[in-house]
Amino acid sequence: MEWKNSLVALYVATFVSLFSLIRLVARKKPWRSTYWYGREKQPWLRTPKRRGAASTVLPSTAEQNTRASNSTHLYKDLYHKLQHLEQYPQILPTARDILISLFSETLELASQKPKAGILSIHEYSRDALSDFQRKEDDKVMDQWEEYLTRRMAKGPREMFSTKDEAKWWLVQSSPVKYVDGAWLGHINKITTPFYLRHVTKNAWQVLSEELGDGDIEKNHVYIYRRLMEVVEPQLPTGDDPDFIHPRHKLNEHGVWKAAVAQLLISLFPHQFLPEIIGFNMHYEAIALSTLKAAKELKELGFDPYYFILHISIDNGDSGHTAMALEVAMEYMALIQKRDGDAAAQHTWKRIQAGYILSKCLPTAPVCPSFKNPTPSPLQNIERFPRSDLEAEVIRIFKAKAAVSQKIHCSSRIKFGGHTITEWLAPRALEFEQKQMEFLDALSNTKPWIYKGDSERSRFLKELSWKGRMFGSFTPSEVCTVREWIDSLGGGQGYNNPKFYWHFIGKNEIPSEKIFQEQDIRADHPVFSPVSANSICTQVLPSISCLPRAASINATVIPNLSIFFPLWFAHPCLLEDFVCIPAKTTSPISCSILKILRAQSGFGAEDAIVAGMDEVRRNNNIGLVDLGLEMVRRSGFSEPTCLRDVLNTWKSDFALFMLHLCKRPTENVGLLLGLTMAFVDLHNTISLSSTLLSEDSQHLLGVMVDRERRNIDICLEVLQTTPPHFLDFCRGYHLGRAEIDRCFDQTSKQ
Ligand SMILES: *[C@@H]1O[C@H](CO)[C@@H](O)[C@H](O)[C@H]1NC(C)=O
Ligand SMILES: *[C@@H]1O[C@H](CO)[C@@H](O)[C@H](O)[C@H]1NC(C)=O
Ligand SMILES: CC(=O)N[C@H]1CO[C@H](CO)[C@@H](O)[C@@H]1O
Ligand SMILES: [Fe+2]
Ligand SMILES: [Fe+2]
Repeated sequence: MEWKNSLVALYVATFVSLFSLIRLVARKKPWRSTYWYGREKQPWLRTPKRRGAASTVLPSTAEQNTRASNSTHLYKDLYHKLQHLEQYPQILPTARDILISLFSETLELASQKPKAGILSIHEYSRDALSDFQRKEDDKVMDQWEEYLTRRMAKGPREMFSTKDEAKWWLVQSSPVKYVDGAWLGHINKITTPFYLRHVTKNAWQVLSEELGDGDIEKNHVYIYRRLMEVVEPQLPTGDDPDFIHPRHKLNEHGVWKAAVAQLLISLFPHQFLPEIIGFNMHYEAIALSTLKAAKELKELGFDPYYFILHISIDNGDSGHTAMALEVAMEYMALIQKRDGDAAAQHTWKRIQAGYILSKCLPTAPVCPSFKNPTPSPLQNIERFPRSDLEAEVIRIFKAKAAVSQKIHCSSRIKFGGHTITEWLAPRALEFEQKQMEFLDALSNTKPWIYKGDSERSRFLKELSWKGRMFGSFTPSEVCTVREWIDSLGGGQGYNNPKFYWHFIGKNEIPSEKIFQEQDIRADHPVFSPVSANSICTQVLPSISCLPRAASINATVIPNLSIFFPLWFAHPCLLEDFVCIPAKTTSPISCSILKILRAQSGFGAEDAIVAGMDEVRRNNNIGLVDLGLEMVRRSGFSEPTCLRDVLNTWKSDFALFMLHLCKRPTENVGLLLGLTMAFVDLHNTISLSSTLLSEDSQHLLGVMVDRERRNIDICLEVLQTTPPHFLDFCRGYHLGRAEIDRCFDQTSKQ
């Protein structure tokens, strides 16, 4: 502990002087901006502007806080569900809708100052972007220097006034720290088109470093957890269902919202790739609040290691800032080359949208003694009812609640976790908070309500002739409800989901359409209604022997039409284990990350993070690259994506694996068992001079060593849980049976 503390002290001292030095050397024009990271007042709680007379009386701060904590509840709920998507796949369409309204909300805000920030780059060029990023960095460094000058002149701390406040800040920040890296969680999937893989792999390296490259001591979430063990020992881990319980008093609305935005944007890696790349670029830039926090935490006797780490690892020369910028530039160059300038400009808009989302949702809470006591007009004021129309709608529902038993008994409508019967229980809508929750939950529940579109809203159909609630509302009441639905989201104002589509210049693609047309060979995420595990359990009797089947005869050429689909699909097996940062702090997931690194062709884990070295390394040959080489050498034309492979060579087993891997928690044993079977295959192929060049054979051989080392670690852990071990054996034998089929068939010919 002693040595570690002095090391930390040294770090802080070094960074303080290092940054001052950088500033002295690279002194540019005096800095004049009014921009302050983390001080910018963001309308976290902005309500949609709706029709009707707005009251001019502002609620008190206490009132605002109550309201905020209540709507925070919605984000907390999402925070939990998004980290346990296996259990809640049905929230995906809503998740996409919320993501798009967050884009809209932040873009609309940023568009008020189109000459500032990233929106000032109308036409993308490499120079314009790197210029911009350097200026942003300079700004932070100037601010940091001014801060240091103030502090040197005996100025007070600017983040935390007391030790208690620092503690409060650390604890309140935990929701966002516990999802550190989440926005990149799904960035590099087997379903990613092959031409994009170079870009997405480089972005994945940033994720890998957030997760410590498989070394738990370097895993950012783990490091924060260690800090919490000292600061607030009873706080559960971020993926624990108890974490969102109100008794922990984690009530900083903006922190939850930012954390949920990170989880949301990661979810749709194919639909929102440019946005993720833009988000990453802003998120990985160094923030003034991190610099200040590192220094002030140290002064107050807290371990600032987490923050120090984020100063060093995110640096603009070789760290995450540089990597994120490089990823964006490479991506833009690729689009420009493939699809032309117009497509590139369109893509640039979307990168901006992602950047703005991160920028406008600050993650650092402001301590009570630094909070602005008078709410600025830009800050959202959540008053309720928010319009006359809303007041009228609430009056109607309250009246129904009083006689509720009569009306909705036959309706199956459920939203916000309650049935309509529960919402409208007698006296349930007595309090304003409940009323607001009710309206917000109802208006966010498709297909019952489509904001701004009463025609499509099923809720209204239920109220009409032949609807199950027909007659329970008078015609004028139905009319009011219709007006209310039409007033939602459709017009001007914040939370208008259409703003995003308008900004990127595309027609809206509704979520329900997207999720009807999903193809597991090309899209993500896709959940099958049936549990693949249960199918597998039926197919395979229990086998509990230690899995070591006979080695495969390497001189036999496999039946390529069985082999290729397996080869291209099986990299999916472990992909989804590392997408939720809070779930990456176990020995198994660390080993899995190392296997994934080996399989994607990343260098062996070093004592220090690779950073830009990994981006500049160009021989990172992974399973997909090896697959493409084998396809070429066998005289076939190169596939462009997994769907292409599976169109050419049909394989039920490949589809089975794709379904299975979407549920890593449920299928951990099976997936690892299958992986082990494929390591046998890797080993066989590494000996086959027909399919691979000598260099590639060697690379694959090295991969096998790394895979085996880490599978053994996983196996050791699984053996302590008999059901998982049983699954492991099942998975292994299942995989080997299919792999052996590739080889048997040819030998029979
Ligand atoms: C491997 O297969 C080749 C050709 O089919 C055969 O000649 C050889 O004996 C086999 N080796 C083993 C160990 O089965
Ligand atoms: C390879 O397997 C496929 C599918 O089982 C089969 O139709 C085909 O005849 C096999 N080809 C060879 C050369 O064995
Ligand atoms: C409906 C609801 O959850 N209301 C809560 C809003 O927040 C206040 C204070 O935190 C609670 O007392 C209410 O029960
Ligand atoms: Fe991090
Ligand atoms: Fe980072």
